[in-house]
Amino acid sequence: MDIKSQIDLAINNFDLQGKVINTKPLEKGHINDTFCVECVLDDNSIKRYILQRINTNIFKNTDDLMENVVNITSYLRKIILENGGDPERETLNVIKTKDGKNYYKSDNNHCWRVYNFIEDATTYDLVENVQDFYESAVAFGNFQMLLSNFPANILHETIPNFHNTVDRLNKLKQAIEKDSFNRVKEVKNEIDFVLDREKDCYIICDLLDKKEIPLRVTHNDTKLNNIMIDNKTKKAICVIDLDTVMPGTVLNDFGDSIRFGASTALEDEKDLSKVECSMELFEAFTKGFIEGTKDSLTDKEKEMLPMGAKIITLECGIRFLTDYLQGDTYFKTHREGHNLDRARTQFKLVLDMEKKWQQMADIVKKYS
Ligand code: ADP
Ligand code: GN1
Ligand code: MG
Repeated sequence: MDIKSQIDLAINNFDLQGKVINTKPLEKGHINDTFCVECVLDDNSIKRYILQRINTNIFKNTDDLMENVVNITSYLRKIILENGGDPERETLNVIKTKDGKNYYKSDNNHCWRVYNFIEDATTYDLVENVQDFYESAVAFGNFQMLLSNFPANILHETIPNFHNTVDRLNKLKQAIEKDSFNRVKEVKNEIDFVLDREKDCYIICDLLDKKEIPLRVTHNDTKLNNIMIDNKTKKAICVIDLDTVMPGTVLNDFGDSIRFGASTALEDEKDLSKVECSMELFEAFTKGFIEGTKDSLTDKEKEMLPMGAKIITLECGIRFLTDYLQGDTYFKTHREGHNLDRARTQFKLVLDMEKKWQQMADIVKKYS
């Protein structure tokens, strides 16, 4: 069945308002297939929804995944209402199927879900101005605060070992060993870059093991295009992409935002001379994140924020490189060598952070 027919069939199973007049793919995100569905209501106004085909190669248990999402969004909805906010724009809302389920499974085993569409807001792949990035930091910090009393014991681990950097390193080593696509010879420099930093991969895992930093409920995928920024007020209004909300460390949430948003170039930039970690953006984010978390971070967590940025960037590079060696099956790719280009930008950022280490530490101190 072609994708258009699959979409039509899926939509038919949801309780949407009005009559569907258009569906179009949104070419964003590396994991799920995302579509915007437009419906016309009786009064001729337009109501939009987000339809997603969930990537079940990655999220193996859709029931657990959607149970997490429903639990988290219901929890957030209550708090937003208590605070007088607008739950239609400040959190995702899962639209149920006609038979009351959290998602629809088709005969060919594809899983589809529908969310409210957050109107008049935009996600960015690159920071357009420093203030937007600051606002995203406040919102991600605040998201962390909002979830601080969420019962972690009811959360399923949707991807085991998701930010276990040691496990990511081991998977890279296995991919090198197998070399199924005969690509190792092309990436000797990148492999050496990682192996030179093997010890770094243990730092955050060790801090967690020794309980020197706490396990919290974290988002785990805090890149700038997972936050919606209001087109008029320019405030970051809604954190999206909740598939990886799991117990984790705040260092990764801080770090992942820096990795993506404080970079001076796109994640897949081929010209590495354009890729740097901007200290202006690092400072704006640090200020916003510490404000957003309302001083709930421990001294150790604050001290380790620069390390969080470096390690998650290294880890992300390791993941892109591993996927390249394994034939590009995890992240969506749109050109030859796409994952390799992405891995290279991450390693360039790591190198740049190493050069700017003292500056990063000083900035964190300034706002601690
Ligand atoms: P992926 O897991 O593939 O990254 P996301 O859930 O992040 O998928 O969605 C991909 C993109 O779709 C987002 O970056 C955002 O631009 C858009 N999007 C997702 N959910 C919504 C929503 N509820 N309202 C408006 N746009 C959305
Ligand atoms: C993926 O889903 P998306 O595009 O927001 C990935 C993240 C990576 C990121 C790299 C579930 O995020 O972990 O950091 O790509 N998500 C998953 O851009 O693996
Ligand atoms: Mg996303």
